[in-house]
Amino acid sequence: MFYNSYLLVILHYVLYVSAATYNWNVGWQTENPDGLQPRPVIAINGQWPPPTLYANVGDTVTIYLKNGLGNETTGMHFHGLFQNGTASMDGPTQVTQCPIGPGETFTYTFQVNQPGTYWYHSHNGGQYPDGFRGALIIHDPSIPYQYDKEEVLVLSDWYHSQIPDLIPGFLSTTANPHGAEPVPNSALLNDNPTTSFSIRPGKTYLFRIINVSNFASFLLKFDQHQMAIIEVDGVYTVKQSTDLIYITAGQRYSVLITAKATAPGQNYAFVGAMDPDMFDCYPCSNVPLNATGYLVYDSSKPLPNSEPTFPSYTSGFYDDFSLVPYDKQPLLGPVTKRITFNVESGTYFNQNRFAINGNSYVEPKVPTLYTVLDAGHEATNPAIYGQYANPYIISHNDIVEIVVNNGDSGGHPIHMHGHNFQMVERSPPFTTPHKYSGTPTTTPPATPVRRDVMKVQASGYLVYRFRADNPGVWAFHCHIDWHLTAGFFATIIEAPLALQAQSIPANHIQACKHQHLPYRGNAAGNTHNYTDLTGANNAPPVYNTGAYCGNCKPS
Ligand SMILES: *[C@@H]1O[C@H](CO)[C@@H](O)[C@H](O)[C@H]1NC(C)=O
Ligand SMILES: *[C@@H]1O[C@H](CO)[C@@H](O)[C@H](O)[C@H]1NC(C)=O
Ligand SMILES: *[C@@H]1O[C@H](CO)[C@@H](O)[C@H](O)[C@H]1NC(C)=O
Ligand SMILES: *[C@@H]1O[C@H](CO)[C@@H](O)[C@H](O)[C@H]1NC(C)=O
Ligand SMILES: *[C@@H]1O[C@H](CO)[C@@H](O)[C@H](O)[C@H]1NC(C)=O
Ligand SMILES: [Cu+2]
Repeated sequence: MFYNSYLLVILHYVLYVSAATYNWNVGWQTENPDGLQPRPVIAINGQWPPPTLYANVGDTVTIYLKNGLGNETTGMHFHGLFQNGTASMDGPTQVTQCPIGPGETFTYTFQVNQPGTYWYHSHNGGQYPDGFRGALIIHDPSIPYQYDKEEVLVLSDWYHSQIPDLIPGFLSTTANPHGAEPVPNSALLNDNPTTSFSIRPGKTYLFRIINVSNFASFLLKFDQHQMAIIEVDGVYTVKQSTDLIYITAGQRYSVLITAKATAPGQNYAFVGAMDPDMFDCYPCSNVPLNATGYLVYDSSKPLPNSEPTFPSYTSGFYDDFSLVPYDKQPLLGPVTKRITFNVESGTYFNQNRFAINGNSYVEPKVPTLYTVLDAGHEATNPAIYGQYANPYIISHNDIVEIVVNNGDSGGHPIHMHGHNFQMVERSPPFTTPHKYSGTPTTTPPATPVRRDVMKVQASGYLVYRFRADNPGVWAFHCHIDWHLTAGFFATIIEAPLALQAQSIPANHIQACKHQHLPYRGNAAGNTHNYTDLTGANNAPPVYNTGAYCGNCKPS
C-alpha cells in the first residue's frame, strides 16, 4: 500500500516535473573525437560530448551558465525556441545580451511550450563549432505518433583547428584560394567517428536527427530501413516515408524507423555523408566525407563492411518543401509587410564578406534589444539601431513575407529566431542570380511546411511567411557560421512598442557592467539623442593575418 503510493508520487514527479535547473560551467579541455587529432574543445562541467538538455512541455528551464573559459567571452542560444515573452533569453550577443565575460555567471530562465527536437549552441562570434553545442529535446505527453524508444543522432562536421584561428583566413581578400570556407576535417556521428544503436525486432524507434554542423550539409540513409518523417524543426508533420534525407546546418528531423519484424540475423549500416558541393577542395580526396554507423540487431554478428550508397548529392532525397504540417495550419495571408533581402558576397570593409541590401552586418555597441527597451516612442525609428545592424521593423501581428534573393553562387541555410515560418516558394538552383518576381510561379501550398531553417539554393530565392505575434529582437542569418561571421546577418525588430512591456534581468545588466560595456541608448550608446549615432561601430574588427585557409587546397 505504502509502496504503491510512493511509486505514484515518483511517477507523478517524473511526468509533471515543472522545473529543470542546470548549473553549467563551460571550460576548455582536450578531446579527439575523430581519432585523428586531439584539440581543445569547449566542454560543459568537464563533459564532452556536451550533455543533451531534456525538458517536458510546460517546464521552466533555468541554466546558470558560468563562463569558465578564461580567455573568451560566451553566450548561449536555444535554437528553435520562440522565447515568447522572454526575448532577453534568446542569447545572440549584441542582439539580446552582452557577451558573458570570463568568470561571470549568467542566468537563462524561460518556459518551454514547444515539443520536439531543438539544440543549444553558443551564439557569440564563431564559437559553437569549437564544441559548445548539443541537443535540446522537449518531450510531449501528447505526441501524435507511437514509438517504443527514442534515440538522438547528432550529425556534425569537425575541424582540427579552432575557429578563431580560421576566421581571418576566410575573411582575407588575399588568401589563396580567396573566399574559400575552411573545409571540415571529418564528419562525426554523436561526436564520434561512428555510432551504433541497439535494435530489437518488431520495435519502432524515434530518431531525433540534428545537424549541428558549422558548414557541411548531410545526406542520411539507412540500409534496408525506411525513415518516416514525423517532425521537422519542432513542427509535427503528416508522416512521409523516404530512404534519403538532406539536412543543412541547424535543421532537425524526427523519423520513425520500424525494425524488421523478426530477427534478421545480421546488422545494418547507415551513412551520414557530407555534401561536398561548397567545399573548395572538392573532390576532397583527403577528407573523410562519410561517417558510417550501425543498427545492431545481434552484437555477436559482424558489422557490415560497406555503407549504403546513394546516386547523387542533388536529387533522390525527400524535398522538405513537400511536407505537410500535422496541424494543417493554412497559408497565412494577406501579406501586410514584405521585406526583401538581397544577399551578395563580395569585398566589404576590405574583407571577403556577405551583405544584405548592401550592408554587411557589424555588431552595434549596445545590444539591439536593450536599445528598444530604452528608446520610448523612438523605438520605431530604424535609424537608432545603426545602419550596420541591418535593422528591419515589423508591427505587431503583421503578416510578414520575407523574400531572400541569393545573389551568391553557393546555397545557404537561412535561419530566423523567434518563429518558424511557412515556406511559400523556393526556386531551384541557378547558375546566374534569379530574383523573385513578386508573384509565385506555382500556387503556394495550402498548408505549407513550417520550419526554422530552410536552404536557399545557389543563385536562387526563397519566400516565407509568419505572423508577427512574438515581440522581440530576432536574428536573421545564414546558419553557416563562416557566413554569419562575415556579415550575413540582419536584425528583425518585431513589435518594438509592445516589446517594451518586457524587461532585462539585473543579472544580464551585470554582465555588461562588469566588462564596462554600454547597455543603454542607441547603437552608439547615446542616451541623450537617439538619432545621433556619432561613435557607432562602422566597421568590423580588422584582421591583418589570413594566409591560412584550413583544410582547403590552394589553387
Ligand atoms: C583560449 O584557451 C584555449 C585553451 O588553452 C586555447 O586553445 C585557445 O586558443 C584560447 N583562445 C584564444 C582566443 O586565445
Ligand atoms: C549539416 O548541415 C551542413 C550545412 O548545411 C551540411 O553541409 C552538412 O552536410 C549537414 N550534415 C548532415 C549530417 O546532415
Ligand atoms: C560517400 O558516399 C557517397 C554516396 O554513396 C559516395 O558517392 C562517395 O564516394 C562516398 N565518399 C567517400 C569519401 O567515401
Ligand atoms: C506568443 O504568445 C502570444 C500570447 O499568448 C500568442 O498569441 C502568440 O501566438 C505567441 N507567438 C508565438 C510565435 O508563439
Ligand atoms: C540629434 O542628432 C541629430 C543627428 O546628429 C541632429 O540632426 C539633431 O539635431 C539632434 N537633435 C537634438 C535635439 O539635438
Ligand atoms: Cu551561408
